[in-house]
Amino acid sequence: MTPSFLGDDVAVPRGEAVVSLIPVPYDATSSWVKGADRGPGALLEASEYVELYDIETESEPWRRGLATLPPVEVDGPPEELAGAVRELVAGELEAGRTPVLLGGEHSVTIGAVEAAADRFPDLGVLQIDAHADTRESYDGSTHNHACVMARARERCPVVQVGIRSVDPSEVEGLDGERVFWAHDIVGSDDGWMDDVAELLAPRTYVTVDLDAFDPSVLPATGTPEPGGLDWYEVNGLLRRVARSTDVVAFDVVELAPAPGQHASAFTAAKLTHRFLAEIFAGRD
Ligand SMILES: [Mn+2]
Repeated sequence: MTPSFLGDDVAVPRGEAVVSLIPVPYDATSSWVKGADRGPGALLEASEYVELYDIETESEPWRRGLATLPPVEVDGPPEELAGAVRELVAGELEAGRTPVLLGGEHSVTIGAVEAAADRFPDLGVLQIDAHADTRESYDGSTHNHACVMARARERCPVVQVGIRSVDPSEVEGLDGERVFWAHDIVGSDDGWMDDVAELLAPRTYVTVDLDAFDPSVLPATGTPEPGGLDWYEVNGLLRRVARSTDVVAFDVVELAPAPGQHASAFTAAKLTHRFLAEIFAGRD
């Protein structure tokens, strides 16, 4: 039985929820360290220990109505996963809920972005990630985790933040005006966050690949990269995003739980809670 986000005591039935948390324990295309399929379970388990009061927004997000849905179980290729996720997310958006996908590897994003772009013509995607993920195809699939943003930018404008790892084949296709390189922003003043906010579309799908964080903050991820963002940088960005655009859905992906690394699962759970708090505050 999958635990509910923040614990069963504060969960509401799906029909009463404004947010649906969707565990997607999928890990078929990871390049290096496997284990992202155990990410959603570890995040949900850790979330039971996140305090229900959010200090920065002076609010309790659970009071808005949070439901945790049964996991999306797909054993097939990422194309099959995208179809299953697209259908589920489309239904949640139709019902007026904000879907929050808990990965799983990054390919879980593809179907969710498709569903959101189908519904909202004024959608854009904000990616917070170490990797550009704009390969046209990788390892024989156009739906591999390394191709997520190539698929997203076919549907809508994208903004990429925290990037510090690209394949030579990706360089030419990146839009320098819309990529915020880690080496330019990490440790600098917060002006770049306003620049990101200005580029966002009226509605936004946010994909948070946890490897955007520096590995000193969150080491338990499949493909860690040095030189990443810290806790307050990511939180500051999410706050501005929630204040400047309508976040219609988001995901938190690439948690690969490792022995002794429960701080990573907790950080992922707390980030999910914090972003929900900022989104609700932005809607008030
Ligand atoms: Mn990544």
